[in-house]
Amino acid sequence: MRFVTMVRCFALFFILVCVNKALCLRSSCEAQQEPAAQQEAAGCGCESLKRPAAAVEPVEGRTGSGDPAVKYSRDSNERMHEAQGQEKKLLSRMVLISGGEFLMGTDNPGIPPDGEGPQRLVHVDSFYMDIQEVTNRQFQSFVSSSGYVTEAEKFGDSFVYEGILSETVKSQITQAVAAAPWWLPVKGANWRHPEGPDSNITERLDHPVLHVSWADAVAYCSWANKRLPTEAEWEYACRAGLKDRLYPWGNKLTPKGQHYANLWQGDFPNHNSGEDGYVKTSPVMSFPANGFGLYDMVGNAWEWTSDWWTVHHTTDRQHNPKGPLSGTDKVKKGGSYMCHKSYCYRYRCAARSQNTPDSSASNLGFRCVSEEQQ
Ligand SMILES: *[C@@H]1O[C@H](CO)[C@@H](O)[C@H](O)[C@H]1NC(C)=O
Ligand SMILES: [Ca+2]
Ligand SMILES: [Ca+2]
Repeated sequence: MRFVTMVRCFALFFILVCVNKALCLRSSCEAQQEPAAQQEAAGCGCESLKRPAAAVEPVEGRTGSGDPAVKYSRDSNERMHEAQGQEKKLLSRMVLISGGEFLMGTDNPGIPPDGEGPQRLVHVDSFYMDIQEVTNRQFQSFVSSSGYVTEAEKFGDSFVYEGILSETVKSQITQAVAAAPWWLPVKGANWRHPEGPDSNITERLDHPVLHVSWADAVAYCSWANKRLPTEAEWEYACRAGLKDRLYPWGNKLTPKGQHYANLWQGDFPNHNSGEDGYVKTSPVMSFPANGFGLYDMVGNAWEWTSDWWTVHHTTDRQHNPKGPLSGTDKVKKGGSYMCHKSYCYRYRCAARSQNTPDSSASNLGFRCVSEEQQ
């Protein structure tokens, strides 16, 4: 048993090192490369879900100088004001997050290469935050009133964890992600069809919407007169006033034996026991809220933030930091139902991961914030 685990760890480590090397050859990640990649750095492999450059079909408005999300949101806002009062938006309830100072990041990083540290003093102003991840029902209301088409729908595929795919769908797939073979690009997978064409969301309308790219998330939030949270806002909200704690509720993963988040129990990636009640996503708000009244801040679906990714942070005191001015990846927070300590110890407030903005996957969603109650 122990030997098998060691072999698996070694194999993963080896694959990870190779993939890191290969990616660094053609990108600017030298600066981010860590001398000693750890086994945990493989994570759930979600950060390797990049669309291969050769396979990317040009999508109108996607490339070039214009930012499709900003352009889209402007159009949508105009439409929305014209149609004011006609459409009943199904928006999430929000809570006021009173601004203040907090310690962001950690000096005891669970996954050092992710840039979880150093711990630093950050001030954020007050804002309102959705108490829940955006659901399929809410996203559907956005799509039916705006006609929005997601990036996964335009691309024609999205990444799905193989453990939740039907045999029919699986048998049609040949390409896989080298670093994380449990991720498969599935034709026809998108928010309406989370596990491909033979799946639907009819019985999951109150689950988090999945397979949304960063631009899709921005478009939704704009439609709702909201925006994505910065990483600092998200982490401040996650911590809910607790200092130096791992999780939104404290340091114990399962206080009194109770599950506080939809995560993975069992042997990743082969067996999910579903001890917390769910092997896939759960309806939002199925687990206890944190001290600020926010649900599923860790677990269920990963959540996009507005920040570009970097692993280098200043220790100077920051006021409403917004991350780097540019980058190749966006920061996502909170981990998902696929996170297990052995592979993806990222269901902590300080934990973070990244994806290219056009990525979409079966464990990635979002929630919005705003300056005013919507
Ligand atoms: C949606 O999926 C369910 C199984 O989860 C199936 O019973 C149902 O027929 C599907 N509905 C449609 C419209 O495809
Ligand atoms: Ca679970
Ligand atoms: Ca979440």
